[in-house]
Amino acid sequence: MIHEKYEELLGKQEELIGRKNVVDSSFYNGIYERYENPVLTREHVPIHWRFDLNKETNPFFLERLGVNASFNPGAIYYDGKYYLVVRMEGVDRKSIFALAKSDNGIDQFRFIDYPLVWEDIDKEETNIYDMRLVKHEDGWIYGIYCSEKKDPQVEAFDTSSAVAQAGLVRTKDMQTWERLPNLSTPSPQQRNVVLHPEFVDGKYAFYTRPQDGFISTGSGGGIAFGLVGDIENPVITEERVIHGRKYHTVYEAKNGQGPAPIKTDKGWIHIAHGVRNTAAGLRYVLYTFATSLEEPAKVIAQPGGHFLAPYGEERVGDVSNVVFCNGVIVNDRNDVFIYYASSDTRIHVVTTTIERLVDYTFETPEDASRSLLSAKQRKELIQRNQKLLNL
Ligand code: M1P
Repeated sequence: MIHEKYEELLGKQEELIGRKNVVDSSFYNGIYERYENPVLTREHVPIHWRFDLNKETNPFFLERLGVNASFNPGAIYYDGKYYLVVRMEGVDRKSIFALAKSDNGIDQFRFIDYPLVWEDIDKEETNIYDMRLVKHEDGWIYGIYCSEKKDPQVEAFDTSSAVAQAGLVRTKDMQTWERLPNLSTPSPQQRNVVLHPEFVDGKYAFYTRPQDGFISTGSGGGIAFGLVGDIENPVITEERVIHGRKYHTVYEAKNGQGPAPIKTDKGWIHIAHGVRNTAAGLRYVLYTFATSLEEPAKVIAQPGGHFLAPYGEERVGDVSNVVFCNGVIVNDRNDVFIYYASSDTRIHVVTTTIERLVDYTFETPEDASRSLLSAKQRKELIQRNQKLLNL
């Protein structure tokens, strides 16, 4: 017998899922639209994924498998629908991947089917998260994710140190997933690994992030690039940093490729995250850069500053002052949906167009690198506008 509380909770949840999302009219930068509501939260997770509905086995209707957060989704436009592979974090801290679907990409996302599972080829793998979904020209949809295990090298008392590497799965129907071996690279730690959607010199190309430590970059860091001959035995022998960390930029301490880059007439547009350290801890923002169509590893445009930063309530969550993006969708009308999570807690979307994204990435001035040069840059803008305004 189903517990009577179920219907009550279901009614409230249907109200939440059915809510229309509207553009936040209090915000304007011309670059993208922000929306009033997050697109997915832990409250969207189906009740029967969390509760035992049976009144006999759960007389007090207690949540048996609680969910802590829904964040950092991979995204893909598939069969005319907007799909997210959400990082759903249980109260046990384990992240699992859950599929959510919407007809319009901005609201009414609904979790579907079951959490994703595939062949368990690595019994040491403890946590999995942050999938990038890539439709590759070889015909497969790849999921590249962070596969994390306890560091086997450390002393027994150290129960926190971990090793992260890139896990790899692929599908053709978003239902059956084939697990491939982890990507092997020269770096002891890998997160934010992404597959380029096209072959480069006849090979699979990956964006990586070589790093010495699990959290800190050590002598490594930066968005790197490497080639793989055989995707079923994926090995990168040489990683070359193409967009490194830099003093006094938004990516001073750390950076990482977001989703796979977007192909445009002017170049590949990359959305990445940049990290700096503050007295309140690490601050994560998003930035963009472009690489050449002929040489996807060659940076040809890099607007200064952040593209998107945590605002208002987005600033607060499990890991505050963070925005992180590993999913973007370009639909058949060239509308762009950038999915990002705030503070490792909930998922939002901003919308733009390819034209605006290209204009932003190629026409925004580069970081002037010094305050006095920034002042000069701004003074020139003011003077040009004063002329127009006849001031
Ligand atoms: O907590 C912020 C982010 O930290 C990590 O990102 P990075 O590897 O660049 O430090 C990731 O664990 C990410 O999931 C998380 O959102």
